[in-house]
Amino acid sequence: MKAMKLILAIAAVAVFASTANASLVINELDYDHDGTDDQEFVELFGTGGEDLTGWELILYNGNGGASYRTVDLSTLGTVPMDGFLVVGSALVANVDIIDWTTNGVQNGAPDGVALVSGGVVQDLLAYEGTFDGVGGPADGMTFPDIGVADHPDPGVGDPELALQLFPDGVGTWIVTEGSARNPGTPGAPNTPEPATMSLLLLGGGLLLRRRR
Ligand SMILES: [Ca+2]
Ligand SMILES: [Ca+2]
Ligand SMILES: [Ca+2]
Ligand SMILES: [Ca+2]
Repeated sequence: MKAMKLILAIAAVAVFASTANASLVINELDYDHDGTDDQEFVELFGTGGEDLTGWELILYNGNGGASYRTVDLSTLGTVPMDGFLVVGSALVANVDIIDWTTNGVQNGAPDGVALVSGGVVQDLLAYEGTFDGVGGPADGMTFPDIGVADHPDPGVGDPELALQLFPDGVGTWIVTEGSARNPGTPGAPNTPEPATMSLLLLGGGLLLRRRR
């Protein structure tokens, strides 16, 4: 009986530890614009009100594998109550931590982002390829390619792009596009790209017409 209680206690601690460490993820990314990169951001998503002590966002250069920027998230105190935490330039809507002005996030290919708590990697990704981290908390870890890419040179009339996890926090990475310089949703829920939304709306409109 004592052994059973001990096992249950260990299991409870293990569950608590795993959920406590998994409450913040990389949720959206815009690292490249047409012309000067002046509205780059990384959006994180997690539990509103969570203590950010020990949390860091670390950007890794896929060329050589070393980190090139560390953002101390604890300066914010806690995760904003809506769950969205935006690190970016001052020009980004809903930005919570301003850490760069221009060219703060490298353009690949590839480069990566690691989210760290207490020196332990909680989430990491690469874009435009994959690579192994060299030094820092992600030393020796393989950065997995999210499979979608932002790109810098939309021609006249072509959309600008941002990368989003959809649905927020748990989904798969998609490209969202728009005519605005930054088509993303920093500090707000991620949405399917306008082309997908248009198809959905068109489908709804046709259905209404048929019903009349
Ligand atoms: Ca950039
Ligand atoms: Ca690079
Ligand atoms: Ca972009
Ligand atoms: Ca968003």
